Amino acid sequence: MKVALVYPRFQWFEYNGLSEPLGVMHLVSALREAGHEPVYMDYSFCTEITDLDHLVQGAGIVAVAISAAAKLERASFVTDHLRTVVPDALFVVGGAYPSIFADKSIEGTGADVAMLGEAEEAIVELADVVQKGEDYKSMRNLAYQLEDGSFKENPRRPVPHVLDDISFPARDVVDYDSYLATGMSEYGMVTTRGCPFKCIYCKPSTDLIYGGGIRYRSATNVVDEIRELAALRKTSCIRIFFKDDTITMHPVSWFETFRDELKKAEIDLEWHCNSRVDTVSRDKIRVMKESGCHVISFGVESGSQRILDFYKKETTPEQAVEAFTWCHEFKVEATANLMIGFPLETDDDLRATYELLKKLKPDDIIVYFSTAIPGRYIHDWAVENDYLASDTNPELLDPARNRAHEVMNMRLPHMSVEDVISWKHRIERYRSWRKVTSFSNIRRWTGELLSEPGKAMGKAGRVLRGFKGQGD
Ligand code: B12
Ligand code: SF4
Repeated sequence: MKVALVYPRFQWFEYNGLSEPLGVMHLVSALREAGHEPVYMDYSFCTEITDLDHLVQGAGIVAVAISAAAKLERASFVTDHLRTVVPDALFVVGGAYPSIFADKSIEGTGADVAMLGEAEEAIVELADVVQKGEDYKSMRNLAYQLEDGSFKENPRRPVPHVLDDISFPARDVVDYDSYLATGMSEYGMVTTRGCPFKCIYCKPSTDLIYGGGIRYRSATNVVDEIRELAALRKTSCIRIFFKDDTITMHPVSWFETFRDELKKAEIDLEWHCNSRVDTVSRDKIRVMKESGCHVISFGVESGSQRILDFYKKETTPEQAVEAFTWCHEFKVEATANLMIGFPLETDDDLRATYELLKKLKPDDIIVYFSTAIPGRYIHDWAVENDYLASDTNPELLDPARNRAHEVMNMRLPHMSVEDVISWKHRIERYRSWRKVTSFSNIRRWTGELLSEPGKAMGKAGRVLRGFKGQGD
């Protein structure tokens, strides 16, 4: 059966950077393996909405990806158009957002069904069932609207436990040259699925995508994927962003095997990742560095234990200091991600965050506003306590976007919005100061100035704007 897999990023600017849609690419592989005919439709580089119409002709299923509320509108735009091209196809929406809000995804796009959670097995089953002309409505992982207007969510299958058995994402379908030419600098990959922690600004929604807990791939399986990617791109020098929620849940021994297998494969890997300060050790950072890790972006969030406790972050500022010290020791760049503007925050809490930064001496700092995204405990809490300003405006729901535009979606009882923004600017000035005074930054920038002058000047401009309180 021909199945169109749609990444509806049509004429859209990403505040967080451009990257290939791994989830959709996994489904292409799963359908291929099962003998179906998947067609990958990526609208990222289309100038007209009709550009890919020829690909969808004859598809029995059109499956459209939606990862967040902020992306519902464009998914709806593309789905509306494809309906006019293949009106008889079964329209499915899937990905992070439909896994959390199946009802809103169906209502927002007019899709026939939503597919919930990880979908490698479910999409193959759906293609089998639709091909045979059987009724799909009792299928696990599906949700749909009943005639009375209510929504029915069928039970979900257990999430796959042996991640090594999942075939690699189909990278051959992706127009990597265009991605790399328009801002992508690293290939995406994941080595785990799910996260066992309980931060209130993230859970429970992520558990609705990946189930609770965390599952791991073996280091050899990950290196096999990197080897395949290197062969596809005809290079032995690869840069990867590991998009795992917490890749540092792997033990040190995993990173040792990873390092050794990469060496055997003769791949020169440079990678970066996100992490928590309580899941690293001095030894782990050392071995990560030996395997090519050059940047770790830590969720530091706050320097106030009181605020960390409200977030149920289960970390301490002292752990942050240790993690950053080890990174500096092994010359791994360490980024501090902060969230400011939580309703219970006071001036003292923000001062504690600022003071912590001086101890961490981060190589980079990203200041987000605390955002109550629907589907997360923080959103329920904000509604219950009447702190929510808006939960429908997409600009306010995307932390990267509201940070850039300096707008927030929660009310602040103890501080004015201007006070919080002024702390943001103060932190960003400190960031700029670190950038121009840190030896590693000067060395890197000088290297870039010689090799890529345009990019280096762009960075310099952003740092200078930071002094004026306008972070990039
Ligand atoms: C990479 C990423 C991005 C990239 C997206 C670009 C891209 N092409 O990948 C960028 C940086 C732009 C981004 C931005 C945002 N993101 Co984001 N992002 C991720 C991240 C880190 C990895 C996604 C990934 O590749 N996972 C690995 C693959 C294998 O898993 P998957 O994508 O979930 O795919 C599986 C299923 O979801 C499903 N599936 C996926 N697609 C489809 C499509 C169809 C048709 C079907 C049937 C099934 C299906 O099957 C797949 C295989 O099992 C996840 C966190 C995570 N660990 O997953 C967050 C995540 C998806 N993002 C999230 C959010 C909220 C956002 C933002 C709103 C805010 C933010 N956190 O910055 C913005 C939105 C920006 C905008 N303007 O729209 C949330 C989504 C949860 C939610 N909806 O509330 C997540 C889970 C992070 C989190 N814990 O908060 N993001
Ligand atoms: S550690 Fe990260 S992924 Fe895990 S619950 Fe907290 S914010 Fe979410």
